[in-house]
Amino acid sequence: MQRTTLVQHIRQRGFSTPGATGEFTSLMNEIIVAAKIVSLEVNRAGIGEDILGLTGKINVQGEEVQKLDEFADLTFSTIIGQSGTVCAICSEEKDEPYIVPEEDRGKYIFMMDPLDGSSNIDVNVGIGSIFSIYRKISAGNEVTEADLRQPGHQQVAAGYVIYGSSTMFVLTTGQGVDGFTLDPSLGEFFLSHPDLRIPEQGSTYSINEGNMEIWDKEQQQLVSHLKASDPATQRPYKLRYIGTLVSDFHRTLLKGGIFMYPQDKNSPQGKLRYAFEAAPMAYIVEHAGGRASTGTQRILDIVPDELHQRVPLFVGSTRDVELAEKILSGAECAPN
Ligand code: AHM
Ligand code: MG
Repeated sequence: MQRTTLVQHIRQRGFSTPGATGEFTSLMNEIIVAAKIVSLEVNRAGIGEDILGLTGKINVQGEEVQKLDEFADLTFSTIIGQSGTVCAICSEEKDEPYIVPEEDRGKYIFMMDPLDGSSNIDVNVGIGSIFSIYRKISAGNEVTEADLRQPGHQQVAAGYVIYGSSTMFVLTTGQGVDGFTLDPSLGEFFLSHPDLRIPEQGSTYSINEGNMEIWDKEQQQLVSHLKASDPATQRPYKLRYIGTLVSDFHRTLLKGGIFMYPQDKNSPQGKLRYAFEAAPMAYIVEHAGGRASTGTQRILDIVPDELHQRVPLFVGSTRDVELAEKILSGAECAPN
């Protein structure tokens, strides 16, 4: 049987347009290498070297840094930083962007959450890596604020790697979304989920419902609505929440429904980071036919005020996200 590898797919997918230098293909190849190294380490966690647990450091988000967080950050940064294809690397784990030395600079900006779902590392539950690629937009050699704070719709590509029951690489370069599964015996990602389309409506909601008391009234109404029984609109919805965005998003992409991380009294801007989490997932879901919003605004239209800006996130099936927007705007809880 002829199987398409991720590398072949990227080559076939037209970054071979006139004038293309091959830089994007090289960058993608380096991301794939880094993803395989991190996947191997995640699978070996708990055996051999001491890789589980905390480093004792606190990151820019004020969270404790796990050893695997640090390993993933270092692996992606080192491999991509030396690739000659990027001029800056921004990581959720790092306060400041890494600006590549002038002689090694390429034309892309690389954004990443190197290991998403840190709280699930030690308990053998799915974790992932999220990345996003932009072009440098300012003239000249210097990397400017404008390069680092672009609206999500300017992404060139976005994807994630999910280290779950198998390792999968999900990618969009703006022409549909495709999923590739790692064959561990060959060490290759093979196309397993071509042209992923999210169902127009699902029957699952995903949210940390333990925060209910600190949500605002409309958010509470929205969740009550999804839990109320109405077979005509497939309610009550099922609740599924893993606590790793990559895993919760991946299930939502495949099966439909809605993932929500709203603002609350403790996190008035929401918890998730625009550049590293919300924007890449929004870019992927839109290219799969879904929708992503803050509840009032399209995620991909936001120009972040700062690199580590947080936003509320409502992402998933178009009809489910539209319903959320409607209820959050204060409209009556109509049947749908
Ligand atoms: P992380 O990037 O430090 O792992 O944090 C982000 C994670 C997301 O993966 C997940 O959706 C969310 O935080 C879960 O938060 P909570 O534990 O508040 O439900
Ligand atoms: Mg994260």
